Amino acid sequence: WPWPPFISQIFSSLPADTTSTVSSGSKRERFEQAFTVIRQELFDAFAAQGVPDDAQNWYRRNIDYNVPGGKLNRGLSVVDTVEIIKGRPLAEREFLQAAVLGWAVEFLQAFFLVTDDLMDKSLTRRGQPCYYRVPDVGTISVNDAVLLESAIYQLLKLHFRNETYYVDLMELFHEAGYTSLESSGFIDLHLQTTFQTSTGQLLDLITAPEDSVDLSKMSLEKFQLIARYKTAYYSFYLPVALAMLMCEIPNSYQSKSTGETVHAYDLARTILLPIGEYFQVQDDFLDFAGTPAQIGKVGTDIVDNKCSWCINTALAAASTEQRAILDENYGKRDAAMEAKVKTVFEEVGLRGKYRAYEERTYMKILALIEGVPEDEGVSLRKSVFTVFLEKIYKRQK
Ligand code: GPP
Ligand code: MG
Ligand code: MG
Ligand code: MG
Repeated sequence: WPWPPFISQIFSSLPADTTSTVSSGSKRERFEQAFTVIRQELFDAFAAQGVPDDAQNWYRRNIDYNVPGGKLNRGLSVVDTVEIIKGRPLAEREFLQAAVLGWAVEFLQAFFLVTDDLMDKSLTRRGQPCYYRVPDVGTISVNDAVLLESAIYQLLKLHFRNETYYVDLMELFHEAGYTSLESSGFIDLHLQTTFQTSTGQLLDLITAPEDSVDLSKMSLEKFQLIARYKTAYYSFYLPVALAMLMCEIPNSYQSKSTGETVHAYDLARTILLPIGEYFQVQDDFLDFAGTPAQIGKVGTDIVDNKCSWCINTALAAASTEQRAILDENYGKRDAAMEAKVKTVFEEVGLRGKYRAYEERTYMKILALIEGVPEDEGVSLRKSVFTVFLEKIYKRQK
């Protein structure tokens, strides 16, 4: 990788002294500032291929349209988690590295959303037209999504090539386990984030065929399987596991406070997957109950025939008459039919069931977090998970 001169400049401008900490601006502001550095690195690398101006402009618009405008929950979580694990404010260079991992998650998210919106035939995202609906874009968005994904691996190479855990980061994003932290040949199927997510997307799509609606094929178990695969791994496990790798938390360690062996990544996953499932329940509920102004997107789950938390919860509570209305009107591209489904959702008390689910689940997850041992030094802590949970509890967008 021929590092362009500007990269060396960035690194030489950073203090070697790791005790100098991030001081000015809020964490979000600092995180956003890191994006301007990352963005420029990617533009320069793209231009360095010698491609013409129109391609460079296209690439720039692709990144600027799709990457920076989200809530940044996932990306900021990497920075938060590194800080919590280290138990101190981060030095400039540590902050940049954690921010690069955070932005890499945001690029992964952009890659997923661009293609998800095309597949779900969605209209708006983050308060603007979905990228595929920009007039000259259309199906070129598929290739643009591939470019967004490739940015992840460029960033990892630029910022982590010399770290012992470089391969682990790459494999965590891509397709295999944290092999170099194990003696040899250990592949953990739970750690293949892009693989897991596209498996979840496949389940999501084939459970929602366009012209054969069959509500008897849906169930809350199927919803749970889809939610964990399509959302929980990349949105919750990935940011925390990246931070854990950057802090070089080993696969297992002995807790000094309890004496037990902590399988750190497994433990993190047993808490983060339920949080991710809860997040997808919220996403499904907001698809039905949120306004576009509030959630930045127009809900499509009913017309898309999705195996959502809403339809499954409504099916469990519906009378014979209500069930007949759902059978007749669910999964049809027709606003009046969609409205009939929404009326049944209201009649069965979906809003109240959602509030009860939210309380119950919040308490359950807090109980899971109770099992995390608190140790001195670089180790997992309860607050890694509570900070994450508090960010999404009762979210309105
Ligand atoms: C959320 O589904 C899941 C994703 C965005 C992952 C997509 C994965 C791919 C491999 C493309 P959703 O359709 O409910 O999200 P939204 O409501 O934001 O459209
Ligand atoms: Mg979608
Ligand atoms: Mg989808
Ligand atoms: Mg959704």
